[in-house]
Amino acid sequence: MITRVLTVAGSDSGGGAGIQADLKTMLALGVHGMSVLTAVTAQNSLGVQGAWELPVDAVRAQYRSVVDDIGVQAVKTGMLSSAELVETVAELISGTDAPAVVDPVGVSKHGDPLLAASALDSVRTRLLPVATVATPNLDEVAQLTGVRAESEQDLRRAAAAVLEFGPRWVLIKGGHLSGDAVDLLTDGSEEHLLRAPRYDNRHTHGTGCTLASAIACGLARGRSVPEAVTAAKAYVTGAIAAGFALGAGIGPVDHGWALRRDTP
Ligand code: PXL
Repeated sequence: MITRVLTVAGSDSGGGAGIQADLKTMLALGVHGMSVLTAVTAQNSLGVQGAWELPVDAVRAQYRSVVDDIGVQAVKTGMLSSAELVETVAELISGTDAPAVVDPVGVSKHGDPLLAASALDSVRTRLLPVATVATPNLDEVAQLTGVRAESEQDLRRAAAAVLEFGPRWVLIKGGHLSGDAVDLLTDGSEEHLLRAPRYDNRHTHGTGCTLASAIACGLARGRSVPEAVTAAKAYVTGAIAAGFALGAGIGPVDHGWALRRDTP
C-alpha cells in the first residue's frame, strides 16, 4: 500500500502555508497526504484577515475517520489555535502508533496569531511530550521556554530547553538569524548541525509547514530522524530557492520545484 501521512493543521486560503502546503509537499514527495482541519484562515500574501476554529468534535471525528480506516505512518501538526484543540490532538496522537512531527506554530509570517496565548501551557505539557520531532523556530522557542537565541552558538541552549518538555528530538530552526540557514537537530545526545545557503528571496511563505511535512514523509517511509530531517532540509531549501511572487506581499515557496522539468 502507498505510504500515508496525515496533517492536522489550519487552512491557508492563499495556498502557501498550512494544510495546503502540507498536502502539496506530500504530493511532491510521493506519499498519500490526508488532512484533519483545525481552523480556517482567510489569508493572502499580505497577511491573515480572519481565522475560525473548528469544534473539537469535528477535529476528533476527522482524525478517527482517517486513522481507523486508512491508517497513517506519520502525523504532522501545525496550527492548533486553542488549548482545547492542542489537548485533543495530543491525546489523539498519544493513542496512534506512528511518529509525530510537531510544528509548534505560534504566529504567521506576518505576525498574525495562530495560537491563543492561553494554549502555550498545553503545548508545553501535553503536545511536546508526544512529539517524535518538534520543529520550533527561534520565536517559538522564546515563547515556549523563555530562551532567546541570538546566534548559532545559542542553538544548543535553545534545544536543551525544548527537550525538557519531552519531545524525543528537537530541530531548532535558525533561519531567522543572519548568514547561512543553520538548524540544530538533537535528541540530547546526538547533534546534527544542518547548514544551507541563504537565498536572496523574500517569497518564503510556508517554509515551516513544508519542512515539518517533508520530515513526516521521510519518517513514514521508515527513515531515521536524522535522515528524514536532512532530506527535508534539502527539499525546503530547493523550494525556498524557487519561491515566487504572488499577490502584493510575500509569495510562497515552490512545493513543486523538484517535479518541474521544463513545463510551463
Ligand atoms: O507557518 C505557520 C502557519 C501554519 N498554519 C497556517 C498558516 C501559517 C502561516 O501563515 O497560515 C494555516
